[in-house]
Amino acid sequence: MNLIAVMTRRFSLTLLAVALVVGSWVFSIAPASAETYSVKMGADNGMLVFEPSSLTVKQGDTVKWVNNKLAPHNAVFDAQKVPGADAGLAKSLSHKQLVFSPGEDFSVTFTSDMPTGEYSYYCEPHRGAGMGGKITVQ
Ligand SMILES: [Cu+2]
Repeated sequence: MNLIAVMTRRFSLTLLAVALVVGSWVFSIAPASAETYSVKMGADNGMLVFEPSSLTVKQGDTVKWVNNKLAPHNAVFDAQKVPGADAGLAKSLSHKQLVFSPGEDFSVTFTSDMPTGEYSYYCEPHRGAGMGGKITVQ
């Protein structure tokens, strides 16, 4: 093998090693699986519901509520229906402010320090109409 071929081979092996090290480092620090889920407020067909009304997420994931139809809406977490019946937690997740404009949104991230379990919420103006939803955090 001539010198150039040997040098080229060594260089590409080094490059490969560097790529592997950097790649695994990036993979280990990035929360690779964190996702954002959208929940429509008001169904396309004009029903007073959250869509989907039931959603399962993992710790670190974000839920984005997007105003769709029949505004105003909001999302208030039920203090009795979050893990540990933690009123402070329910309050910190709640978005009491009403949204009016189509497409207006707000988000909640279920961080790793929040307990897993079921989080129920409802829309204040339409609670009587049964507009409620549930997030299951795994
Ligand atoms: Cu509503």
